[in-house]
This record gives sequence, C-alpha cells and structure tokens, in this order.
Amino acid sequence: MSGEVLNAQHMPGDRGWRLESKTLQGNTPHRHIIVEPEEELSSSFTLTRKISLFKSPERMEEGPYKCVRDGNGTVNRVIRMGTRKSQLARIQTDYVAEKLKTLYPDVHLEIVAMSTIGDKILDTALSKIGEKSLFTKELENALERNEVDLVVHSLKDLPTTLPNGFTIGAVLQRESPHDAVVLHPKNSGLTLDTLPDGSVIGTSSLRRAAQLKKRFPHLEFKDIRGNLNTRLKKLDEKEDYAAIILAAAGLKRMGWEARVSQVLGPEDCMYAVGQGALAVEVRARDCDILEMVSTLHHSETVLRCIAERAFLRRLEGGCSVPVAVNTEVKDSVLSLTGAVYSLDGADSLKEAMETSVDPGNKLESAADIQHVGVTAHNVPQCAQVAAEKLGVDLANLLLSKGAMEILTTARKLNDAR
Ligand code: DPM
Repeated sequence: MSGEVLNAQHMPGDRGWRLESKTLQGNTPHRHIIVEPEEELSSSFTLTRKISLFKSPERMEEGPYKCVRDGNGTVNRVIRMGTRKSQLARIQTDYVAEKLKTLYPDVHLEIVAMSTIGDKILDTALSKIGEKSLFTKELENALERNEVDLVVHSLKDLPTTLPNGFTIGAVLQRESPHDAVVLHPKNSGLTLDTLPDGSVIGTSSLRRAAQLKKRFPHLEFKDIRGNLNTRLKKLDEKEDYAAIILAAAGLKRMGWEARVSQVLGPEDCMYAVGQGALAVEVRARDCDILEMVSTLHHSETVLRCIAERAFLRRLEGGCSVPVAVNTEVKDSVLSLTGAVYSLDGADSLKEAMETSVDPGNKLESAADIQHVGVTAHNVPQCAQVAAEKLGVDLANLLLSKGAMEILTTARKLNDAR
C-alpha cells in the first residue's frame, strides 16, 4: 500500500507512528494507522510532509512539543495543561489531570497556571466587561504558541464560536447544572420565598437576576464580583447581602456543598448554556491530543451542550445576555427548553422542542466536523447534527416571536447601567 502522509505523530506509549494518510488507490482518508517498525513508514508511503522531524526519538525532541526521555531512552511527549490561577480553575484542572492519569498511566502531565484579564478585573460586573473571551484569551495564546497542549475550562465560559485553530476536544459528564442559594449565616433556615422584603441578593448574572426578579418580586438584586472565595467572604463578613446565587457545580467542586441552602429548579431559574460541564480546549490540528482527550467525552453531556450552544449562538448571545436553558435526554430523545428575558424579567419568551438522538438513525455526515466548537469523533455524528439543529430551530422559533428585540433592549440597558 502506498499513500500520502498528511500527518504523523507519536503518542506516549506508542511503539510506532500514528499516521493520518490518504491512500493513493482508494483516496479514502485514513486516520491514525499505527505503523510499527520505522522502516515500514518510509518504504510504504510517499512522504509529502516534513516527516523527518518525527523520524527518530532524537529528532522528535526537536519538534514543536515538549518531550522527556525516560530511563530506557524512550522519548515521550509531555502534556502541558494550562489553567487559570483561581482555586476553582485549579481544582477543575486537577480533576481532569487525574482522569487522564487513570486512562494513560504513562503520560507525563504538567500544569501551567496563568492569570487572565477576567481574574485581574475583579471590581466590574462580568456582564459589563462584555469581552466574551475574558477568561480564555491568554490561555489560547499559550495553546497557540505550543506552551500548553490543553486547557480546562468551565464550558459556560467558552464562547459559542472559538477562534480559528481551536476546538473543544472533550466535554466531561455534567455536574448539577442548576443554580444554588447560599445564605448569609444569619438567615439560616430561610429560602428566597421566606427572606424578608427588600433582602439584597448578590449576583452579577443578568440571567439569574432577570428570572429571580420576576419570580421573587420582594427581593432586591445587586452585583457581586470576584472568584468564589471572594464572594463567600463578601457574603459572610459583611452585611451587604442576605444571600448570593452561585452555580451548584462550582460550590460542589470547591467542597462547599454544605453552604447550599436551596437548589433552584427550572421553575425558579433555568441555567446558563453549558453550566456544570467541564470542557477541554485543544489545538484543532493536534490529532494526538484530540484523540487522547476524546476519551473524556460524555455523550449525553456533549449532545445537551451542543444543543444549548447552538441555541445561544443563533441568538448571537455571549456570557452577558439574559438567556437560559434546560435540557434533558430520555429514551434517545433530547429536549431543550430555552428562554430570553428583559433585564427585569417582565418581558420573556420561552419555548421547548425535542429531537431524536438515536444513534441508529444513520444520517452520517463528515466525521471531522465541529459542532458549535466541539469535536467529538466518538459520539454519533447524526446525533450531534440533530442536537445542533434542535438548538438552531428553537432559537429561530424565539426569534420569530421577537427574541432579538428583547435581547437588544437588554444589552442597551445593561451597557447604560
Ligand atoms: C458565566 C456567568 C457566570 C460565570 C453568567 C451566568 C456567573 C457570573 C456571576 C457565563 N460565567 O451564569 O449567567 O454570577 O456574576 C462561572 C462560574 C462557574 C463557571 C461560577 C458561577 C462554575 C460552574 C460551572 C462564572 N463560570 O456561575 O457561580 O462550571 O458551570
């Protein structure tokens, strides 16, 4: 067999090379053929890329990625994981590192911590800063420069359109996607319903404030910023807030479940797109890392989040618009409820739709395609296509009922605040 090698890579633990090739006979692209002896590589294929870089372990060390040599002289790539410096980001990255360690015991992992614009601007409400890639830009720059190989994010902080060259290579099983109430200790035992009139609730999320203002008109809402540690401190050590609203998932990861007094169901507050799911961002062309992290994908979470992200993307919404969702997969049916709100929650539009995500439904499409930034070769393509379409269809339904007017007004009012 002869063929054209498009890309060749070496994975930790591999004896040979993983080739992405195009055979000259059939012209069908093959991905990841493992060629064991090195000789076979050069004799069987017409090499069109500068493959010599990868030819011997010695030469591999000259490649673009960081490598280490073990006792037997075997050269392995070091997988560098980029993270923000906040405690939550560190916990999330360590969690993914543990998963990778279990799946690939021989892999060399390194964690590289960086601070981002979002971490530096602590005094301004997230929705006012407006920059969608607030927490992701520096980390993406490091990815681009090959300083790190993957970055762990909260999926809800990732824009629905990623910059060129990046993709979400893994979406892990979702924690609770719901929001939770954390009370000032003096209010212990109360709920949003029973808190006294005029109680001040801390949140900078337009989505949370809009829904809760409508549902609990006796409460007042005030911005609160900072990472989770800072917010809890602001709550407990001052008298400014009667309670704050945070994502249950973040609280759980921090080990603060005991502070959750109430988890808000969809009738009180629908969640943000992607909330509660971790995502691993990688270079879209780095097949090795993509393949490695793809084993972390959780199919049901992938499908739910593709639908949610497609919905948000079609509405042209970022992290600073009052848009909320609720999704569910049951018996291969994916249902999506989506809503948009005015800032005070008085105006809103909410609709629901569902679709079959049965993998038996053989509507295969190109395997390499991304769906709202997600690459998941190991999740049925037809289901991903259906999930994306569901999000777009639901957004179109809301748009036909005037969603854009509600969102445009909300954006203008928020900018003028
Ligand atoms: C985004 C929002 C918030 C974060 C907006 C929203 C909350 C901001 C605030 C897009 N990102 O939810 O409507 O309360 O002022 C964020 C948190 C997590 C990821 C913290 C939180 C952890 C939970 C997860 C901040 N991003 O929402 O309490 O992994 O989903």
